[in-house]
Amino acid sequence: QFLENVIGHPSFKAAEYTTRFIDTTPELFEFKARQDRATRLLRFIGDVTVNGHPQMEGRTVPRIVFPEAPLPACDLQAAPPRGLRDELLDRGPTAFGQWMRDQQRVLLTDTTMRDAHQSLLATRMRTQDIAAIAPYYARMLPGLLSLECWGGATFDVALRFLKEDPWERLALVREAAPNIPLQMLLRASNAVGYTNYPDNVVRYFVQQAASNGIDIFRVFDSLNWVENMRVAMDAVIDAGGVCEGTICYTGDLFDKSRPKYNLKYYVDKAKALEKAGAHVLGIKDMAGICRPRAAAELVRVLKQETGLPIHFHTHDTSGIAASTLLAAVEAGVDAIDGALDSMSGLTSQPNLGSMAAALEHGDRDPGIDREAMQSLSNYWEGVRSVYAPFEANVRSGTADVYRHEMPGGQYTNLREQARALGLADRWPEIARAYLQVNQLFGDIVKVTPTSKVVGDMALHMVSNDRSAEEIADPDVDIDFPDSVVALFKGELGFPADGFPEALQKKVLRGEQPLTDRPGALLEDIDLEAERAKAGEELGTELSDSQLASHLMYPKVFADYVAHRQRYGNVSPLSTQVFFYGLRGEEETLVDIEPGKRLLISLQGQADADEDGIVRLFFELNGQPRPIRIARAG
Ligand code: 3PY
Ligand code: ZN
Repeated sequence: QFLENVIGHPSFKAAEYTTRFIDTTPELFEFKARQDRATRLLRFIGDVTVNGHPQMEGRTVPRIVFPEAPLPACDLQAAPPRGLRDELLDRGPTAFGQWMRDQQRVLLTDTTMRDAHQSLLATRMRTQDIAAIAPYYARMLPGLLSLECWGGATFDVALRFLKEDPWERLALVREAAPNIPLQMLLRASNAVGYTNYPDNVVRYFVQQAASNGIDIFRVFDSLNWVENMRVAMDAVIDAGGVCEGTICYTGDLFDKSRPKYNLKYYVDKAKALEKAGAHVLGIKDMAGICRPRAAAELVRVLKQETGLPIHFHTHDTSGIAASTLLAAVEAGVDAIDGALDSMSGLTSQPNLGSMAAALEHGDRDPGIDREAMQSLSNYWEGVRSVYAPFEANVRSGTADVYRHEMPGGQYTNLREQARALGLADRWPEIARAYLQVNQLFGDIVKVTPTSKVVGDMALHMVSNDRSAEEIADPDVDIDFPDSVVALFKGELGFPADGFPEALQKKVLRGEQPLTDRPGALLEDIDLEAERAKAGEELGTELSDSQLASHLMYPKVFADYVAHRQRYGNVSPLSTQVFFYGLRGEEETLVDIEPGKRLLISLQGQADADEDGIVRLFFELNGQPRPIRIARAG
């Protein structure tokens, strides 16, 4: 191989080399790196084949042949046509917002690449499945307002469970779909994490997201505290992004017994967001509890009271969210979110294709190619089947969501957490406890991360058989989960009317709550010092985006780096091979980089020897490559 590299090298062929050719031409040794990469991947595949993927523990592994995920018939050689990102780049964020408001048609955001799989498949969708379809979107649906493809829980899950670099995902989608705006969900001061970060970390994260390809930032705060959104919003605006300042919807606009979340509450928030510089106003109905009548009233009044275009987001947990979207459209909403057919419904978004059909030929017709949507949906249907073990056991819409108000993205995750704690058959109790905890906490907005705190407390109540009365009783000692203590301390900020004082006292056991915005109290991080320190600890130099990953999730990022050092980049493996290994005499193609393809097949395996070592007989590009794998346990 070395000789081949020397003979094949352009300088050698052109006889342009000196006696220092070998010393000064490191790529001559590249075969070694390539072999190492292949060996590491074989080790990974071997491990999964012998021991199963750690993510499959406790799940039912399908024994079926997965149906194909058919890519649409579309010429990828043709350049993508002009799309709404070109419109955005021409106009800039402020004028683009005005342009959105001026449109007669309803603008559509496709959430399939982010919220849909976060809400249906525990966020486990891998980069490969997302990136493969992105160039088809670019050519077939250039009129989409945006592809929501990043942020929310996807950042954490990519690193933690999929061992993928979320920044690589963003780069691939950006490159493949240069004409459609890319949208992310940003939890304001919580960025893409579960707690407030120092202000300069939030700023740095936003800069990185913008410079790596995000156009539209949906920014929300988990307590609707606009003051706590300012740092993130300013960072988005400074970075030249579209700032979609977002209000989270909770309660019921027309419920007189719960006046806290009335129309005035939302109008005040919307005005504050407009004043803070939002280009677009987002309404985020994360639980899918905004009734049609409430949506109509909200949209009508907020359009009157602000000069901003309105972008509406909901979930179909109730089974009737499409009626809410249609009511919002009637009332003049400018843009709506949905997921393509095969990834829509239940805890995900309503069906975007059906929305487009319902509006077709009307005065607000989105003017989107419905056949294109259908063929993209056919692809997602095939992709989804491989993730079957992550599907929640939910088969119908449920009116119960109007009671417990769990976000769609949390619903299936909490059920999963309950299952892991052996509480699967006590789900109705958990849902009731969730409702009670919200009341105990003073009826708060529940969305990541506050929703997680409410969920933690609900699980704690059910697993310890504690009643709401006992939780509230100052004389009953309760070992509150850490996340509850942090919430009452103010580490996620404060609701407008504060937390109930008696419970706060009990939870904090004499400790004083914060007196200001957490970000104002947290010291800025010396980013370069942090980069150097982390780089030394991890044995690798951190790029700008890797530094952002480290700042978000130091431990998760360190584990990811260790995994990558051991197995290489597992992202190019097909999802089937990644989760299930090679079964029987299968083979797989792996594009480890453009133009470098590995053909891996498993010819057979020997039984474990007395030391528990299994020998797997792989072939790599036709050459035998036995690998020894220790059987776990
Ligand atoms: C997230 O923050 O991940 C959400 O999807 C909230 O709805
Ligand atoms: Zn959502």
